[in-house]
Amino acid sequence: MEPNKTTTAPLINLSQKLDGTEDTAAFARHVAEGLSQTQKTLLSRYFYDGQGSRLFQQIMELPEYYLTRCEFEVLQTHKQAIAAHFSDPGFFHLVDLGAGDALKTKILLQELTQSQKGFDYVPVDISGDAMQQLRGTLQKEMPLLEVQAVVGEYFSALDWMHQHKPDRKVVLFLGSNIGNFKEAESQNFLRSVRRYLKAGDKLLLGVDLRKDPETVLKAYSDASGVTAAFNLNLLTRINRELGGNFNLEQFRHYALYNPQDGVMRSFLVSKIEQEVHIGALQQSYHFDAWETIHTENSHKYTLPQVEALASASGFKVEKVFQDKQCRFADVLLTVAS
Ligand code: AVI
Repeated sequence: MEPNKTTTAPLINLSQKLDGTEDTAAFARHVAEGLSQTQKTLLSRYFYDGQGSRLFQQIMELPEYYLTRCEFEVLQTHKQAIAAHFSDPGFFHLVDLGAGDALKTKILLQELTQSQKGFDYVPVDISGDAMQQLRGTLQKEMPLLEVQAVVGEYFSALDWMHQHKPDRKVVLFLGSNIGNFKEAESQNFLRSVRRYLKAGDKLLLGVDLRKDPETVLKAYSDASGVTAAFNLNLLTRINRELGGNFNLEQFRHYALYNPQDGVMRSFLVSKIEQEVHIGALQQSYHFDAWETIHTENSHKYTLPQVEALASASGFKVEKVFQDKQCRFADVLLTVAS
C-alpha cells in the first residue's frame, strides 16, 4: 500500500432517520409506559442526547469513575496478546459496536497496525456526527488504516456486514455497556450477536467486576455531582422533546449498590408531592413525596457469571484480560462449536 494513501470508505448510513436522531414517537411511548407503572421507570438508553453524551464524557474523566481508566489499563497492558488472539488465524474485520470517539479502541488499532496484522476497522454508532468525526481523525492519525464507518443500530450493522463483508469478524463491545442491560436482555443481546458470527469469529466483551461496594457506590455518586446532572438530564430531555414541565429542583439523583446481586441501581427521587404534565402525552403524572423513578442498572460481574453468560449465549471464554487490581475485565469470547 502506498504511504499516506487514504483507504477510508464513504460512510454507510443504515439509520432510519437521515440525521440519525432518535425516534421521538418511540421516546414518547417508552416514557408513557415507564411513568404509568406502579414503580416508575425511564429507560437508560435515553440518557444520550447531545448534553447527556457530553456529561458521560465528563463522567469518564471523574476520579471516582474507575471503569474507563481500568479498561484503558487492561488494553494498554495486554494489547500485544489481544492483537495476537484477534489475528489468529489471519485477516478479520474489527467491528466496534458503539464506537463513539474510539479512544480505547485506538490502543488496539495502533498495536494491530504496528504489528502489521491483516484487518480493516468497522466502527458502528447510532450517531452520524460521531462517525463522521472518527473517520476524519483516523484519516489523519492512521492514514493506512482501512475504515468503513457505519451509522445505525448494532443489528442493522451486523446484518449489513453479513451481506457485504462476509470474512472473519472480531466484534468489540467495550466499556461495560453489557452491564446496562437487564439480565435476560444481556443474554438475548449476546445470542443475537452470536447469530451473525461463525466458527473462528470472536467477541471482546468489557465487563465491570465485583469489588469493594464503597468503590462502586462512589463511581455513581461522585462528589462533584456530574452523575446527578447526567441522570437529571433525562428530565430536561423530556421537557424539551415531549413538552414536559419537570422542575429539576424538585428531584434528586440517588444511587444504590446491592453487593449481593452486584447491581448498581440509579434513581430520580421526587423531593415533594407533585404533579408533572407532559404535553406530547396529554397526561399528568402524580408523584408522592420521595417516590422514585428507576433510571439505570449497571451490573458488576464475577468471572464465573461472565462464563455462564457466555456459554448460555453460544460463546466460550478464550482468555480473560484484567487490570492489576482486578477491577475490570475485557473477556475474549469465541463462538462455541
Ligand atoms: C455506559 N455505561 C456503561 C455507564 C455505566 O457505568 O453503567 C453509564 C453510567 N451511568 C452512570 N455513570 C455511568
